[in-house]
Amino acid sequence: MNIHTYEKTWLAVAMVLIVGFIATITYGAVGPGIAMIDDDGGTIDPDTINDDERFSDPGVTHVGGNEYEAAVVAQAWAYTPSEITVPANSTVTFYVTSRDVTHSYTVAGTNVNTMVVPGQVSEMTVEFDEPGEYGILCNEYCGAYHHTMEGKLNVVPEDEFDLTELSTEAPDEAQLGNQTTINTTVSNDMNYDLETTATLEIGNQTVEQDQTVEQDQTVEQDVTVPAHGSETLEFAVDTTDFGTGDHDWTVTVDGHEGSGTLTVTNATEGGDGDA
Ligand SMILES: [Cu+2]
Repeated sequence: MNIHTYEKTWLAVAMVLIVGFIATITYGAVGPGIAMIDDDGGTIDPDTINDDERFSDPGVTHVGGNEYEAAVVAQAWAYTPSEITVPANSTVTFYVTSRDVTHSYTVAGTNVNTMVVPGQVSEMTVEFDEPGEYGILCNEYCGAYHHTMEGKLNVVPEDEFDLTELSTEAPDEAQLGNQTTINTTVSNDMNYDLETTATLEIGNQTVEQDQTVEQDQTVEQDVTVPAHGSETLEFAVDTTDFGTGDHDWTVTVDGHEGSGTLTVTNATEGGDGDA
């Protein structure tokens, strides 16, 4: 049988194209790991997101080694949290769900691009090798302010990353001679216990651990914050030897700082006639 030269050429071109298509799809799946988001993430009742262990306190947690989880809740028209920070050289599994309508979770410049359907948890795993900043946006029209729905992903150098958070709570004012407390809560979202020292500084003197702060002093307390937990420390402050006026204080834990000012007033001040 004689096949025309043109016919042979077209057959050859078609063959090359078919093999090429199969090769790109195979490469995409095996190489960069492009995959469809399936139902691995499971389902969730959008009305009880706040009771869910993963989504009631969304954000980044350390799973182990260089693996992290990022839980994100989408709703019109914001992501919670809007900003995600992970270390370089990490593998991050995103779990995203929606509280109201269908959104998307798209990390510009990466393979992360999924629909976020209420009732469904979208799960995807990404490796971040290099530090960088990525924009996060919603690709799925979700209402009047759809265009404002955005977030940010920071991949920071490993030595700049940590999952410790510090918050302090203290009164602004105390009467001279009274005791007061400065409370510090340290939370730890890592997979291991954080053993560290908390320091309260009022002025610049240093005293032994666990003493009551009396005047211009620094006290230290050892603290162990359990993995995925938090610990509250109480620093007792006795104002007897403080002068009246403003006293700046700083609590330092593991490189994090909280600070404030304690105003010590005369016992007779502010009593409005009871002196
Ligand atoms: Cu949206």
